[in-house]
Amino acid sequence: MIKANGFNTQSGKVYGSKAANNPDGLEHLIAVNYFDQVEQVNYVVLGYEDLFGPKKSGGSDRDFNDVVFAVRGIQEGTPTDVPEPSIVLGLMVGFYGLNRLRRRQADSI
Ligand SMILES: [Ca+2]
Repeated sequence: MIKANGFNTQSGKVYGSKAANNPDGLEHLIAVNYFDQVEQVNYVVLGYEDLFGPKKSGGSDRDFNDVVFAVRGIQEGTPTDVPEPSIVLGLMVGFYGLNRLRRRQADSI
């Protein structure tokens, strides 16, 4: 789960993985499979949206990049190792770049 603006306010809304339990009834977590061609490893990338409401109401940008995790090694049994920080950083930079590109395209419309 994620707490909106949790650093700056005690009363930030809390969002979880079940839309029905969220204050606005919307999804605030997406999961995307990512396969790293170099390492030949699968990741699950989790993206959270921390703003309330649908995009059309002007409340949320629905970009799901407010908190992003890349998780490797989701499988049955005992995990063997932890993802390299450089890969996680690379994914975060990639998501940031995609978001900036999407915002530029949205602004130009
Ligand atoms: Ca957002």
